[in-house]
Amino acid sequence: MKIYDIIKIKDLEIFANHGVFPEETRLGQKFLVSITMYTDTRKAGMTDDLTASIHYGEVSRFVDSYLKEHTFLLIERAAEALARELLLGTPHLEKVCVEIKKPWAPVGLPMDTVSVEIERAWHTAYIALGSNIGDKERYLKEAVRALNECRDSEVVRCSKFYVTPPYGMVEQDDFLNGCLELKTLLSPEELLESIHEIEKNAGRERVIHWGPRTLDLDVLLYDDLVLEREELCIPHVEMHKRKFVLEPLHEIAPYKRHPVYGKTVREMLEDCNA
Ligand code: PH2
Ligand code: MG
Ligand code: MG
Repeated sequence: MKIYDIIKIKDLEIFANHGVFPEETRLGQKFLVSITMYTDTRKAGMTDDLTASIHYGEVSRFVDSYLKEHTFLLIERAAEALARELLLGTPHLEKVCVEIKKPWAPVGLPMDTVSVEIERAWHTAYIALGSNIGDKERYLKEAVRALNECRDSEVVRCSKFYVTPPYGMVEQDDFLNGCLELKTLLSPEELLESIHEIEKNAGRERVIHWGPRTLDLDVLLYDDLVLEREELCIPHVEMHKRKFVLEPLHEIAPYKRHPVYGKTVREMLEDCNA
């Protein structure tokens, strides 16, 4: 587990126009916004260099203008949009907690504040790529480009592409396989949805299970998450058995450890004979 230091802005007072009721968007009201930023302050702490840390003054001014320039119905939406903008636009920020309080919420009962508080962060996912129909290299390159294009994701590292014999159903053409590391703000479900969209755009048709395909994208790992759902299992249930996955993954993340089996990618590759 990573150790995070914290830089905190508490109860920044902002007059803005968020709310479900027309009076709220018309008249405006007071919001109190707290931002907890998770980062590593060690370098700034040792050198006195502000550029190695996060400038809380700049963040405060950004939060103030962002919440004044936009109008949201829900404080949930305001917090979500603000957390995303902060993570996208603030160097060294790995995780953020955003709390928005509404002391004057039109509830009509005595209360101190109502509020929402959310935590959002950058995640690291590993994705396997495969193709065995048509211009395989073009399908894989296009998938890398498409994954990188979305503002919420960035391709950090990508392996070479490997020609591999078909595993499982063998009466089909050789595959071209690769792996990439993705830095993303998307949840596992959203990531799955976005890779399905990219597969669909590559003309993927789901005809035969394990059959030939223009493009196959599989989420192998997502942080150290273990998720067992009908539509999505993470880690990918077969990854440790497949050389066509482990070989390219080893190229970019040899020491990444499988969160269930406890083995590194290098160990899994050594133990794999498929
Ligand atoms: N994908 C499969 C089944 N078999 N074999 C290779 N070599 N490469 C693949 O990507 C592959 C496979 C199902 O996803
Ligand atoms: Mg697959
Ligand atoms: Mg798949």
